[in-house]
Amino acid sequence: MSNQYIPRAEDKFTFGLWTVGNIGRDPFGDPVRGVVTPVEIVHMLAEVGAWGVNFHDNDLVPIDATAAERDRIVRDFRKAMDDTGIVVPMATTNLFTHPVFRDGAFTSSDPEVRAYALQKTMAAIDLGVELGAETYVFWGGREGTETDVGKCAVDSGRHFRYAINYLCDYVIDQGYNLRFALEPKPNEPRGDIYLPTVGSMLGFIATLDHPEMVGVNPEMAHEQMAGLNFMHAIAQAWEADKLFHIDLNDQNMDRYDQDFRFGSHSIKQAFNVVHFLESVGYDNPRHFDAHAYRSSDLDDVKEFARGCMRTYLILKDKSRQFAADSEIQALIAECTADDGSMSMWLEGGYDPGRNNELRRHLFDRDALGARGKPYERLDQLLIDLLLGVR
Ligand code: GLT
Ligand code: MN
Ligand code: MN
Repeated sequence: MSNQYIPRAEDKFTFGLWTVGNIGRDPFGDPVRGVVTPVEIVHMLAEVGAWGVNFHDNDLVPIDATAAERDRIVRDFRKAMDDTGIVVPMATTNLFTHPVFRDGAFTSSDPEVRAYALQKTMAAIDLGVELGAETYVFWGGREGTETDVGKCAVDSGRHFRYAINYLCDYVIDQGYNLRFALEPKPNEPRGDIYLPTVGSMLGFIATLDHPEMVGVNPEMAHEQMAGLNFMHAIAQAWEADKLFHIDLNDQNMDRYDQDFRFGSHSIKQAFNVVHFLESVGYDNPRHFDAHAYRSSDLDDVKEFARGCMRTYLILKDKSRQFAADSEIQALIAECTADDGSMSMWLEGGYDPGRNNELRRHLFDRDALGARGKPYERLDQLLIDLLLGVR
């Protein structure tokens, strides 16, 4: 029975080097775990059954590495990939650790920093593509402010757009097969980060020179930090054909950036997310951008990684059960029943003649208002199902 929860390649489960490699440093305490090398992480991911690994340029190649060191590191990493079958579907740039990015990267108030951020990102894109990445994530963790007295938010938006346009042109010029996925976050490490939600990113993407190359990488915890409904966010992105990648994790709303194991806190929301992804046929990577509790040792880090994937697969199974449950489906059908009597107005758009009829039609407002929806019953059936008594 529990065999069905074993991850397979087609699940496209991935982890970043920075996730299982997280050493447990926080603003109040020193690291609690030793450094695990990228090669060791690849082997660890293979051991727990993941499909892929993602990295920031400097997770793999230290920022001060020489060209020869870079080539040796890449060679060793590729060997680990070949030995294990682990692939690299996504890569990204660290534009937040070094002090040079203290006031942002693409939106820094210092033009020299903005130019350096472009240079660093192009080198990181080359590295990602060299190792097979087809998706390139932009998480603008430092692209924001603590106070807005020092720079203009409109200028920052223009700077960010300029950078993404520039880098799209670089990718086209190189002939790379690479799409960009922008990852919003409302705050942390900056007091406020520009383009804080999936909705704002989608609005921004429409203003780019090559909007077709750019989608989003929504992170569950980031929308939750903003008090938003993550499933609604990914549904909007999906409908716009922009759900290029996804960061799955968990979070107690209104707290710091917790990056908890997927499904460890908000089970119903996690179900909604899995049910949505599986129902629409999402087929891009499923990246767990989370890390183990600071109290974990390395063995427990492996349990953390296994747990993310196992919970996803359990919820995928629950999603199948939900779809096959005749009582649940009958209630949903009842809630969404449509006898077609309104389709002359609700399909086919505006037509002056039909519109005249709509303007004259008598609606029995009170009778309509008296129609209830059995959402309590339906929701309890979901709870029964999730708690395993159904
Ligand atoms: C960082 C952040 C994540 C981003 C990563 C990609 S790094 O850990 O909290 O949400 O996805 O830059
Ligand atoms: Mn996060
Ligand atoms: Mn993330």
